[in-house]
Amino acid sequence: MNREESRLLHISGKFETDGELESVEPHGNGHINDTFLLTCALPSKAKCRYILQRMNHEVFKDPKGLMENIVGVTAFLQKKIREQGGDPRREALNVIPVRGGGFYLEEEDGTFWRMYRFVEDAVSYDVVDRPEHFYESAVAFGHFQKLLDDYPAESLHETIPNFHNTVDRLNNFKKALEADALKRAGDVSEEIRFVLDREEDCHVLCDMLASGDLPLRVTHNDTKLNNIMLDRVTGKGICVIDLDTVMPGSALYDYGDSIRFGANTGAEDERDLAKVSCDLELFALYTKGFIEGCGGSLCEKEILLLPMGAKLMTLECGMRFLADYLEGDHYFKIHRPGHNLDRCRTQFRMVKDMENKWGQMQAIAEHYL
Ligand code: ADP
Ligand code: GN1
Ligand code: MG
Repeated sequence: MNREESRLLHISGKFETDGELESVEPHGNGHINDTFLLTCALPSKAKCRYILQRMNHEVFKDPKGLMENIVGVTAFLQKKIREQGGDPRREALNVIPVRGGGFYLEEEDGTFWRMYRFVEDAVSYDVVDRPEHFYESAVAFGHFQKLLDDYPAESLHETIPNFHNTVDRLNNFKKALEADALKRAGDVSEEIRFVLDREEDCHVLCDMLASGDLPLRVTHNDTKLNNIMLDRVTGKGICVIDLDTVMPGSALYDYGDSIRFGANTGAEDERDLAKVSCDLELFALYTKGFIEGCGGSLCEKEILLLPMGAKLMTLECGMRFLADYLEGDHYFKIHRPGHNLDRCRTQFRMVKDMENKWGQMQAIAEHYL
């Protein structure tokens, strides 16, 4: 066993797990936290698994507030799921407490750790493998929002202020551009122009939320496909995970971020841009599933603005990747040089393709009015 594994097992031992700690290994493809799969052996010889996470406290400046959100939201979801005859141990995240009390561990070096029960017999996909999976994820994300529609929004900490405030994101992008810390801006003038040409678009949702024209809801805000567990056998969306960004927001953020990632015919970091486009069949499937999952709670304006939600979440994410590239890749984990630039380019290619297909996207959404 190497030093890292023994350290991780030592940390795991501080949580209220069942059985004997057996192994711990890196897990998943998230861009933010460090995630590990912990396996324990029960006296019956059966295995019991957990997710151990080192929370990214550079990104989340208030890990305590964040964990308060997660404990509150998961308890609320579990209660509703139980009342509706579901299985709260599988259909919601279960936070594993620390021995002696509390829901997270703070180490002397300032790192924060938490643990969840592993959702068994379920898969999180990094690409849409079968269209039905994407549809089921839509139903589940819509339903998630519906379940939280009477959650006390005022009790939530804003874990990342202005997370989907596209105008704020644009301003941060401009600051990164002005500073040009790594002198990279000269090589990406085309991408920079792409953003600046769409400055007006950035205002659409923010302004409507600010004026009360769009309802503020409790939303997930990070609804990419690998943030949902689908049942291995039935393919149904069973558990929404990665609750770090549950905050007041717009339904269009959740809808749009899923389209951004899942309706892309290519991967988020695809280098061959000929493979990147917005698949209208997947777009239509997700739209149907999300509206169904929301169970009639979306208003007419929200339905009309679904294509705008998709476009703006994609533009915003591309802008964030580009800003991170300009600043030296501090925010998103990268696995190769230029990774954030590749990601930015796929987002902008998606935006361009959506603009070309705008009429069709609107027709698909308007069908649900
Ligand atoms: P990040 O914020 O870095 O994206 P996530 O919380 O999304 O971290 O976790 C990363 C990956 O780990 C997920 O995409 C999923 O595959 C897996 N994962 C996270 N929590 C669980 C869980 N409770 N059960 C099973 N798999 C999980
Ligand atoms: C991050 O944490 P993860 O990998 O699920 C990011 C999202 C981006 C996404 C792009 C807290 O999501 O906002 O849309 O990467 N999460 C945070 O893939 O910034
Ligand atoms: Mg994630």
